[in-house]
Amino acid sequence: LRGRSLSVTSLSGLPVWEAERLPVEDLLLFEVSWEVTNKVGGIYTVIQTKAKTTADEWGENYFLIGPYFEHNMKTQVEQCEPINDAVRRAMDAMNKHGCQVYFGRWLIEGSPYVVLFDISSSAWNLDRWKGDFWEACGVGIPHHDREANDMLIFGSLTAWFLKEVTDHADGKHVIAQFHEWQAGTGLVLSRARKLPIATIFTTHATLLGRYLCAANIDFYNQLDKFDIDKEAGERQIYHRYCMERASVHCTHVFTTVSEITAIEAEHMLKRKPDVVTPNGLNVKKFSAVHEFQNLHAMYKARIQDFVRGHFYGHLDFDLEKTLFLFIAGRYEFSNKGADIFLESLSRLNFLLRMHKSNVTVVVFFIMPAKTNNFNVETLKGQAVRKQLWDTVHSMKEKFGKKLYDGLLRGEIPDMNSILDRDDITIMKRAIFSTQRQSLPPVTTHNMIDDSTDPILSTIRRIGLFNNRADRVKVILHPEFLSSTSPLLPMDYEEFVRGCHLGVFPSYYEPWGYTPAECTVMGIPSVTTNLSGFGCFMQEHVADPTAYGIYIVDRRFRSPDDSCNQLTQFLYGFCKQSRRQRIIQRNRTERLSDLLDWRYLGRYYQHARHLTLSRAFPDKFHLEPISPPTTDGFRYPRPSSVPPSPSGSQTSSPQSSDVEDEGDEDERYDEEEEAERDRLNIKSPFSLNHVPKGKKKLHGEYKS
Ligand code: G6P
Ligand code: 1S3
Repeated sequence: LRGRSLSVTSLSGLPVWEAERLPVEDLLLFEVSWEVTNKVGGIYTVIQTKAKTTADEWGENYFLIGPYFEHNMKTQVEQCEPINDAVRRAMDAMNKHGCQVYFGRWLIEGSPYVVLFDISSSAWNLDRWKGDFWEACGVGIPHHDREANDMLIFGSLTAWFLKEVTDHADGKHVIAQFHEWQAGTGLVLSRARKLPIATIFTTHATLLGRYLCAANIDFYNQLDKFDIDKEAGERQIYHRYCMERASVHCTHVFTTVSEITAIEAEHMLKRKPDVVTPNGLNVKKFSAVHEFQNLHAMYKARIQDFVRGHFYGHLDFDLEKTLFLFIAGRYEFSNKGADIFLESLSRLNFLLRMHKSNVTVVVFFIMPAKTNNFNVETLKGQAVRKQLWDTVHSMKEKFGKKLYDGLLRGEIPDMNSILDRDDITIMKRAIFSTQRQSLPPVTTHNMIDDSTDPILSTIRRIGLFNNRADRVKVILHPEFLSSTSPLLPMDYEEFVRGCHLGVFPSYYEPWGYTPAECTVMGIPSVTTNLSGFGCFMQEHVADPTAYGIYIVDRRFRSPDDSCNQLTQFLYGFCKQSRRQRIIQRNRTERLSDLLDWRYLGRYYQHARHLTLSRAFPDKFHLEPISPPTTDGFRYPRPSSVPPSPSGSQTSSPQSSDVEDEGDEDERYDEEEEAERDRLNIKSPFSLNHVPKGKKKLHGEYKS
């Protein structure tokens, strides 16, 4: 086959990558993960958001493999019969032996095909499969580790399925990409059985990295000093770590999600990743910039309503001068940086009080923990608010009717008697109902581990109890958000849009979707130079702060210095005027092209090229295999920002104590600025342009 050229076109001046188009009609692509249709964490987001671009490229030849759970199947998958002959025959063969394999279209954008294995229906094979795995790689799995046993069943079914597929593939070549150690056993078994497939293994975090960081060890400064076998043994994850390491060393191509995790993998797994595949999102652009700004205003109003209820009786702060900050994600207290965030909030509270600022900051912690439902005080707050609203509404009706009748009679009613004694009594009672003896609660739920919970314990230690004098108020919402909640009926996306700043000062974060999601919604965020996302932004944006991406240095500074830096970021943010926040949000949103799978998908494409050329060198000879590169590409400093040292705080819109309201003109100036910047981006790459020192691709597929 002669090479057909694939040139991934540029989005707003981003570099172009040219490579040979894979003959997808002669290939089958399988992506295997425990999180296919099954939301556990970030890998679900990777697969779900990437599905559209991959399905667009691979069409009917793209399949996702995951576990079967009845609820997920019923709510997310439309069952159908496979059209592909090899897949159908593989399923038939397995079903015939009592394994339950389901097939359908996953109802997400791109509607990819999914093959789902029912683990429980095959559990009776476990002992035999443990023996097979031992034979394949000498790794034993203890019976008490239920999760690892499930993964072995999942992997054994995957390898069996791939064997059947390759037996009936009718000359088509197969690529299989396995995500994370949970899917890795399928890879190890496939390779041990010498299946003719090209494999990719992607790690989204290393087991040891996660464990060591959570133990508050100075991880990044002693990466090369750990006795990793011993560390894994001491943490009782030795067998899992062996499963992970075996997968890494069996695969044709090893990938991970960021440069920082690539370095970690080199030390923790003893193999340097071949390709770094940064995580993208399925970005939807509004045709006009102000649409996302309008959404911010709309959802902020909903959060304000919640705050009115939560702080009833203590609403002595101006909601128009109140900023909403949040942290969200898996509840890993120190890995996700909730520890330094709380410490910085205490310092911020001090600064705002000392400077007599009229700004109030309400901070939400959205991190799921064990709870016993909402607490009474929180529910009461919303009920009080609702009751007040109803009272005001009926007064308004009565008032309006009397006014209307008066005007019809040709007279202006006496304003002093338009409300009678009863009305005044009702209003006084309403005011009385807003009185409370306690402070507004710091958590919305009854926590099961209240006394030992790390967030609550820290709040007690630093004394942030939502006192009237506090300028920083905190609310722990230990459950993911839902639009059906009786308390805060918003889904996560709506909530993010309504907030002013996402704060994610993680210590361990291979990528970090939370700040990336903020960015594509035009909401500024705080990240760190230990997160994949933060490093990526540092590399590709000349002045991240100016674009509303605040990067805390957690790598070369002490925890105390990092806290101070974070406090300065937060304090600087609080000093901005509304106009400056609007400008900053416009800039933030402009970075979203950089995070779009239509741009970042090229790294996955490259990994697939590479694995084919390694697994089937006679058939797929791509020379030279040139990785997509963005070396030297950076978003320039926005033209309206005065030159300043990169990353310094002064490059954010200048602080002001004046809260100016006329934002419309500025907004459109910003649109012009965006256009100017777009034209100014000097991409080192353009269509058919080959950077110095790099050879143009002349690869061809031999058949
Ligand atoms: C958006 C809306 C404006 C609103 C502003 C509030 O830009 O389009 O109408 O004034 O948000 O911004 P703030 O940062 O104060 O929430
Ligand atoms: C991992 O999920 P986590 O939150 O446990 O994978 C995600 C997807 O690649 C990544 O964004 C995150 O940093 C990792 O930590």
